[in-house]
Amino acid sequence: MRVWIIFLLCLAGKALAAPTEDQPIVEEEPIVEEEPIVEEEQPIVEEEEEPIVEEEPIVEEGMEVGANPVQIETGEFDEAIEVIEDVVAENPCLTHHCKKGKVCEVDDSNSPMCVCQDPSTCPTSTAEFEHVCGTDNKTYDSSCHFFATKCALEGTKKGHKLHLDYIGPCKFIAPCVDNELSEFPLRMRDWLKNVLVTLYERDEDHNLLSEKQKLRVKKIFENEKRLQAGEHSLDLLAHDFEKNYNMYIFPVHWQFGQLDQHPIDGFLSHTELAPLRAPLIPMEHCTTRFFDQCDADNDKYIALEEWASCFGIKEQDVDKDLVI
Ligand SMILES: *[C@@H]1O[C@H](CO)[C@@H](O)[C@H](O)[C@H]1NC(C)=O
Ligand SMILES: [Ca+2]
Ligand SMILES: [Ca+2]
Repeated sequence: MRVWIIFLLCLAGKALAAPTEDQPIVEEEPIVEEEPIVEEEQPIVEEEEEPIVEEEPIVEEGMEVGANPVQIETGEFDEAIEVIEDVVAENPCLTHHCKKGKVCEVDDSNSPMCVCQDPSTCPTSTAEFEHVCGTDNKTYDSSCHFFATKCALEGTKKGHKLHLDYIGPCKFIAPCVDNELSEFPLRMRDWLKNVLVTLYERDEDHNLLSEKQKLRVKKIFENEKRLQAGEHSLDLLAHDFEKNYNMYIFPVHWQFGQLDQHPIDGFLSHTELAPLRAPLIPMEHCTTRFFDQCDADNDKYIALEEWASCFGIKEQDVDKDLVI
């Protein structure tokens, strides 16, 4: 049930690793699993022993030089539940999950409950890349600090409106002008296509795509040999989209499916969109405006139809079955 999203941030020169847990959002009620989830390869963000991630792109084994891989799990910004581990055996908190911003405590009757985390108990982080910017345009030391703060505001209007906006300290983001906005989907579509092609190329040992998905991507992969991945002029991208429109239909659907997880309902909430938006905003200043206008009916959710349309996919080509 764990779905990993591998994003290749080919759009910009900076990469950022944000490994986390991908788990269903569960509000308060305890989930007792048969065994505590222990991540071996990807440490949980809030853990003490979090490895220091450098600002340079992480070069994975088998990754071509120049590629800019960023691994993001759907859980990073979705306020998903966390595994709280405790050294004390028999501690009911051992198997009790709390969502981000909360920690487990036992009450008088030794029952576990989730309470807001005191931000001062978050691991101190001085590194800039660990800072996050909230939609209140305030810089938080880390996502832990952010979610702890958000938790304290739970139930208030302010808390409801507060989201993690992007990774890194708040900064001035130049307004996105109309012609830049129209260029954004060109690059984004190309990027999505490249992400899939790269997944396909690496899939032998990873099993990241299902057989059905592989078949679809195989076509794109073969086509892609003609248009080499990398920097393309916007004219070329626009031309390619016209000429090879069919190659873009699946990547756009695929990305939607990767994000639509909590819950899987054909709509993307702000929270579900965050794993894609948050690393992108500091590098692509049209990100916010792009996704805002994607929500054509302004209901705060991006439906599959809205998503497809803002990537230029025609209405008749929107196919729920392509979203797996
Ligand atoms: C957000 O904060 C940054 C840095 O403090 C500032 O430069 C920027 O203008 C602010 N943005 C808005 C929209 O207020
Ligand atoms: Ca959803
Ligand atoms: Ca909408």
